[in-house]
Amino acid sequence: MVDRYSKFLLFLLIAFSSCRSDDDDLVLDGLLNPENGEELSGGLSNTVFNTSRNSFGQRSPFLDGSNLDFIIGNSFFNQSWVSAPASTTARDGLGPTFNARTCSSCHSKDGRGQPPSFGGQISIGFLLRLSKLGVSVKGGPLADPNYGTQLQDQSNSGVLKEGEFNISYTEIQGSFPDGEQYSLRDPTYTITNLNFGPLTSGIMVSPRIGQQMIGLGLLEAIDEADILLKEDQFDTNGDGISGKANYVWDFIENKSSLGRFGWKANQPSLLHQTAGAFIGDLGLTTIYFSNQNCPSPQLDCQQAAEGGTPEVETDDLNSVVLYVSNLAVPARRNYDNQDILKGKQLFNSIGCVSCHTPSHITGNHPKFNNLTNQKIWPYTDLLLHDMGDGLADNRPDYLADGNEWRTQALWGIGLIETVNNHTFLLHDGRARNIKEAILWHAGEAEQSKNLFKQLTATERELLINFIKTL
Ligand code: HEC
Ligand code: HEC
Ligand SMILES: [Ca+2]
Ligand SMILES: [Ca+2]
Ligand SMILES: [Ca+2]
Repeated sequence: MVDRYSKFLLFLLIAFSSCRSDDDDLVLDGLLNPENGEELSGGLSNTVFNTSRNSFGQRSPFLDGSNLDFIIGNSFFNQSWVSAPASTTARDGLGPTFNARTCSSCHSKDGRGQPPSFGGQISIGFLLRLSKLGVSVKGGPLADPNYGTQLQDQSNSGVLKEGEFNISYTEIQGSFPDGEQYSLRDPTYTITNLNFGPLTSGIMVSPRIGQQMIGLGLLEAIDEADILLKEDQFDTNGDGISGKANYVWDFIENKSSLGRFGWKANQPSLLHQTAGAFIGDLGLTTIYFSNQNCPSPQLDCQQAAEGGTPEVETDDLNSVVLYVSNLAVPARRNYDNQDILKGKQLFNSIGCVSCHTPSHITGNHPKFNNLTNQKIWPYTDLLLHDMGDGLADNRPDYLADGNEWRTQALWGIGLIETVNNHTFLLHDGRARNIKEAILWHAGEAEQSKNLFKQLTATERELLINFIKTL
């Protein structure tokens, strides 16, 4: 039986809970309070308090076992590979064609790559994916017969590289409703100096930069069911947002799997992504991808010396996977500052959280205990969204269509400038800062972008300053 007293308590409870904003920020005495643990971006076990140039390169403090595998993984991530045959057999086998000589040339300091600033510049984290119209038997991109699925713009001596590319930008002017002007740079990519004939007609080209390496094992540990919960492919709840999971062919497990990594969620696991980077970006074979990367007309490439079978020993590959799985996430800075909390409220209220899901609780990671059952704050749903024609690459990648991109995790974004000395953002680095990255949002994010534009200049700054603390 509900007596008057309990009714009164119930009333108080409802009245109190309705005073609370939906983001759980408790307002007391006019002050905003942070959520419990929100500063621990990588959870209790995988967060580091480091804001230095090396803040992305820190080992997860609770990684079990010997430090040695992590150190070996780190050294294979950083070392320059050389062409075979070489006296240093442990690091030969580069190429014959490749994009870079080391993982860290594109993920410098375990951080964010950037587009080249002039044609022919050695990769600092940028590459072009290619495919011809149609889909492969596994449902993925169909290789160009002469160039495969990626343009390798470097090669060992005596072998021709595939070609080169140039980027040029057109400035697009715009303004906020309050009159403030802005300019966005719209890239055009031109492929030049092709050495093996023309590209197939209708070739599709997707530009990509390398992301920061932090917290990736934690993203791998999120339960598939948890990710699928947020899927709303046909927008049945009518909020204009229709997240969609990518399913991609896992050549290692020989099955279709949920894609989590890469800008189109085109990679199912860190093992797959790492072995794929070894062969695709560096030209190094592993037990999983054991053929040299030489499409049929590239005869010199096919006849070049190999650096072992495979070129990357399986133990070494596994150390690199351990390494990229266990880079800790830097803790938030100033997360409890009132202005930052106001910026966070705006981020919630204009719908950024519809895709940039603030937190997840990880499930079991099969290999690394430290990644299991952690409350993490990556600000992504790991789903694909239509981001409009302006950002489209018009190159499908498994279930991702030409307009769709995976919500990029925002953790660490405020430290990219310290680590990498630049602030280029989005899948091809076209945005020169956070504000431009937001202004490129369209498609499913159109409404949210417009609400951002309608904020006052002070509010926009509060929101951007919040993002810089992630
Ligand atoms: C030529 C530049 C380049 C090199 C070299 C390179 N990467 Fe990458 N990396 C990229 C790009 C570009 C992406 C995004 C790929 C995509 O969207 O398909 C990426 C993505 C990744 C990701 C997924 C990140 C995420 O947030 O989803 C991992 C992990 C990774 N690389 C690891 C490696 C490892 C390990 C090596 C060395 C074996 C390596 N990379 C070498 C450019 C490079
Ligand atoms: C419909 C889903 C969606 C919504 C809503 C959304 N985003 Fe995004 N966001 C994305 C996707 C997808 C990307 C990656 C796009 C790309 O690289 O082309 C992205 C990228 C970003 C980036 C660049 C990240 C990086 O590391 O390069 C920032 C910053 C960002 N979003 C902030 C915001 C803010 C602020 C809002 C609210 C105004 C917002 N987003 C709303 C999906 C969304
Ligand atoms: Ca090789
Ligand atoms: Ca190629
Ligand atoms: Ca929806």
